[in-house]
Amino acid sequence: MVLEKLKETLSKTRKLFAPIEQLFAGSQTQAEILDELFELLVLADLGVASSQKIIKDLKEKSKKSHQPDLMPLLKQELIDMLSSERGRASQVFPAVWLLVGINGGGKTTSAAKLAYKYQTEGKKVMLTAADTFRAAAQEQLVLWGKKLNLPVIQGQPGADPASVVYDALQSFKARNYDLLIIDTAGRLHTYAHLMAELEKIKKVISREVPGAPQEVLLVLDSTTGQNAIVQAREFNRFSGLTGVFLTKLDGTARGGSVLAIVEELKLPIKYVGLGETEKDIMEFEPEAFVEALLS
Ligand SMILES: Nc1nc2c(ncn2[C@@H]2O[C@H](COP(=O)(O)OP(=O)(O)OP(=O)(O)O)[C@@H](O)[C@H]2O)c(=O)[nH]1
Ligand SMILES: [Mg+2]
Repeated sequence: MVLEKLKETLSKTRKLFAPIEQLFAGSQTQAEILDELFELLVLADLGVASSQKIIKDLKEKSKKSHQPDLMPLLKQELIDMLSSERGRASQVFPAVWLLVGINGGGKTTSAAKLAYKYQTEGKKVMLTAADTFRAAAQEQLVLWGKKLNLPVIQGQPGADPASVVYDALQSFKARNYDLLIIDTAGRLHTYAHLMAELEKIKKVISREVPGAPQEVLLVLDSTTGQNAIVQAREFNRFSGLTGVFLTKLDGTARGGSVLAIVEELKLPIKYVGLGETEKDIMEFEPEAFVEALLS
């Protein structure tokens, strides 16, 4: 079921992986196959470095295991790569989670998805919009709050986002909620003052709730490509990321970049976004992901 949904979501990416299956089914020698495989992996957005590593490992493993069929080896190799930075979302509650990322990556939608998921699991969830810059940004989150029937703490337009977070934390503590999800304004990782603002927000959270934030998730659009690495580095510097919420896997043909992201960012992908509704969220599972790509 999950697999069917993933396959459907990844249908465009799967088209890029289909030639790999054809290659393996052909009658070439293993050496010829491995040569061509490199090119196909790069074309499927795995990045040159990751593709080279895969080919090198496959050569060694196929020699050792005398395995003539490369497909199971390739699948295991991809799963191992994706599992190197494996990590489930924090199970600690009460918790404060912070969502950060550049403009339009999907932070607000992802905040709603997480709220829906944890609410469904019986948690009392509260949202806050630490985006006082755009009135529409707060309204968007308030609409989600109405739809999901959960409270949204708002600030005055133009107020210091850290002060809005402070107010939200007081309310969160006083009302004994389980999870506070903080949506932040989109910001370019190259704007120092905006990045410093995140640092300040994080300080307020740790001061008001010891041990928090339990998650600082970089919300990353899966169509971003190599720029994701640069973004992640900067966001990590200012807000200490705990993982990635990878959005818009549906509709992109660049699902293969997931592998490059894990390999190069050294950050676990905790959740993926598969559409625009609150239900389009999935925990990231390397096995299911690889099976959906190559079957
Ligand atoms: N197809 C698809 N669309 C998504 C997904 N996540 C978000 N979107 C869409 O992407 C657009 C931007 O999403 P937002 O949640 O507003 O992004 P944001 O990061 O909060 O944007 P700013 O606050 O402006 O920085 C919206 O049209 C969303 O519906 C996803 O997983 N799949
Ligand atoms: Mg937003």
